[in-house]
Amino acid sequence: MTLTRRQWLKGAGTLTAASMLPWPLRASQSELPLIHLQARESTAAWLDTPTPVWSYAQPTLRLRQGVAQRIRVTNHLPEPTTVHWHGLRVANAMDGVSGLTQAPIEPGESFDYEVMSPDAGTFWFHSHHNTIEQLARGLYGALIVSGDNEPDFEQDWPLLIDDWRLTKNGRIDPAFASLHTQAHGGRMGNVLTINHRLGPWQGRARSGDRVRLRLVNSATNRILQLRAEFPSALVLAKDGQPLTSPEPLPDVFILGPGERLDLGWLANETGQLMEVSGRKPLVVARVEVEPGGEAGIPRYPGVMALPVNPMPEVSADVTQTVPLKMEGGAMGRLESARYEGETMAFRELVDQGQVWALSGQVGLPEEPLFRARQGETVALQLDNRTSFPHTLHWHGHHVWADDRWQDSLTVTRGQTKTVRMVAGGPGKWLIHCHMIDHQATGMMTWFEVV
Ligand SMILES: [Cu+2]
Repeated sequence: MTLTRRQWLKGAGTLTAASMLPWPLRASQSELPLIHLQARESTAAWLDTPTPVWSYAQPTLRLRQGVAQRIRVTNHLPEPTTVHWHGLRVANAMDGVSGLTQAPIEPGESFDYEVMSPDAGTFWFHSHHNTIEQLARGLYGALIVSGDNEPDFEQDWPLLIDDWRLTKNGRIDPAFASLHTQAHGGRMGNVLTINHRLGPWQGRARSGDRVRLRLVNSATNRILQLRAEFPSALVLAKDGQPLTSPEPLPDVFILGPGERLDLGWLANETGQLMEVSGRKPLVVARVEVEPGGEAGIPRYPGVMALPVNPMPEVSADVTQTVPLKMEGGAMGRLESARYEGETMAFRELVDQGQVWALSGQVGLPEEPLFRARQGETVALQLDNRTSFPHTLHWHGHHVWADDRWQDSLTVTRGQTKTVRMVAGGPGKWLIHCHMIDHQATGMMTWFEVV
């Protein structure tokens, strides 16, 4: 593959004529402000030849904390789709899970989502229908929710980090599902992008600027291993939720698919972020620092600490303890599990294209993993009995794990950990591995809040 010199994605593709037509007013049109979000085919100029991708015409959405917003998603794709607002505590009917919370949006149709985020922070949105293909084709974007009392940052940048699997002729590899790959770590890409553009991403700051870097792992399967060369940078938030107090950023850290980390950095000297999970370290982002900013801003955490969000109180009074056992995969010694109402031996599951189980169930079971009343504190005993790490994602909820709120949590192989969550809005909520290859081959379940 010939990579040209660093190239930016030229334009955002072309809007189809239909997408530019104004929508007819409806008599019952809601008073909520409206954002149009168009899912469509476009191209990316990464290599010598354009790469056909699927993307949203609006790659970044900005919401205000506590303000309801209507988002009209119009599907210009050749197949049905939905949009999931990853990490947002929305009403269940707006969660965007096809087959669980809504019917998919057919080609040419649109669907109005009404979302209100009680939390300010870094989120993202992505397809939740045929995700294995639609996410790998590029259907995701940044979702920034701003709050009134957030500190000022002179620079504030979302960085959605992704790896794409391209063939020699610069096309997205059409082999989205290979059971062998899915039984291991999943399909890995060979081209690194940041915000849908070929890396490295470049920013500029002045010395003394407060810089907020909103890192999002938008890859389908790759756990990013990041090495940060930002002297004295702090971790401000995980998965959109501020830490109790900012912590020093480790030199090397991992970020599983769907996980986010907000970094705060007082720009002093040129900094960069490397991705080191591959054979060769790659530069993800580089921030050039020029002299001449507001010098002398005191360097203590309070300058950048984010105000807490209105998260529920985790009670010591746990009403139920639920095992969440990860099983299966290659070298996983899974003997049997339930799939579509039947107990199947591992061999039979493989014949069905399924290899992963959560608490003895493969794919979405008929009955939820547990039911809880709104406000109840539930303990989940995570137990990774597989030979691979998994990044679990809770829909509509964050779990309290490692002294912070997280909606996506990487559990290494063999690891056990008890996390707690408070049942939120009523409805059916998904729990799944955000390595989409694992999700697509069984590692998903759901719980119900009543
Ligand atoms: Cu997994």
